[in-house]
Amino acid sequence: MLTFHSEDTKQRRPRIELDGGRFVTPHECPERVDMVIDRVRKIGLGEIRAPRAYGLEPILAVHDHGYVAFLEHAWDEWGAAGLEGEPIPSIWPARRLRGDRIPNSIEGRIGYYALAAETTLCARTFAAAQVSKDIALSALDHVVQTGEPAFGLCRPPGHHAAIDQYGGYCFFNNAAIAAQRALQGGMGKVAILDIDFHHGNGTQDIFYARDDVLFLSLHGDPRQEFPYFLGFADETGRGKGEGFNVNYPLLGGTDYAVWANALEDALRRVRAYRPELLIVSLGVDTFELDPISSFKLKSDDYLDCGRRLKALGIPTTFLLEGGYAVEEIGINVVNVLTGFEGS
Ligand code: SP5
Ligand code: ZN
Repeated sequence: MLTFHSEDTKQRRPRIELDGGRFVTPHECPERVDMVIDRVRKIGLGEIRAPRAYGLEPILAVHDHGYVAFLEHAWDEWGAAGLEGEPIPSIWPARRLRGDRIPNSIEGRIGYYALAAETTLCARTFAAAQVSKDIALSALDHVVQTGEPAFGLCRPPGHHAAIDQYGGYCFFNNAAIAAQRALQGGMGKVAILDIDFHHGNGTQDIFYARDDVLFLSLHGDPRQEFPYFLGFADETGRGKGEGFNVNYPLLGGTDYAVWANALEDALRRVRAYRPELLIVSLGVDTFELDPISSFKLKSDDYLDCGRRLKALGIPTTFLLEGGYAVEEIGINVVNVLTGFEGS
């Protein structure tokens, strides 16, 4: 299987993350990419290719213009305002505050466009997020052109990024941007299967009222886990999107037997939808040793997961999302891919 990769994703190097009332070294770190690409090389998964540059247009096909412009300039504006440290929001348009007014002040605008506080902005964030999207689109194009699977080693991840909000380590929604391009290229139906530990709230947001993308997500129950305020089973879509959004909230402690049951239900729904393309939001923070998550999957389980995905027989693009057990992230991600390849 081809891997699309760029060292430029490592340009985003935040120094702090707010975690449990403390500042910690960010879980979503550049070393994650090194571990995955090392494993791809070590087992000889296949050729590693650089992405091509697609510019901003595919981002603007799913994200709000003002949001994208905000991200482009936020770091510089923060510095120009004489603020030091990495931008973190300190106020949001919470209940009964005005969510229809965009402040002029950079501090206010950060609160307007952020959905969470753990994700700081830093130099080169916009550049890295653009490269991440280029990796996703390069993988997508390869799959569309050849029917062969491909893996996009995306970083930063994308699935928490909503139409006009960043957070959960995500800025541009790589899976949504790729799905939208596939549709604009002439496909009629695309499925996105999100197997990251966390609910793909951003992807759900983008496609919630649409029937040309079936979105399915297996994740920690939002009563217990980030992003807390979306990802419940009764969120099934709106308008003509009714029935095209499927959530599988699972309790902390979920092991592979339980998780694979939910996966099989999701795969049944994918089969019934008969998409021309499957995009897998591939997070391995379901791993038993993940430092911020609570499922109990083991490294060998990812091989079996890959085999089950392969059995669908649908052209498939894998895009990296989360996974923070850095020592094992390479093994776990590549296990899904080798399970899929049948090697
Ligand atoms: C792409 C992705 O996986 N994003 C995840 C973002 C999660 N951010 C908040 C996690 C809060 C976890 N708190 C756990 C405390 C253990 N130190
Ligand atoms: Zn995650």
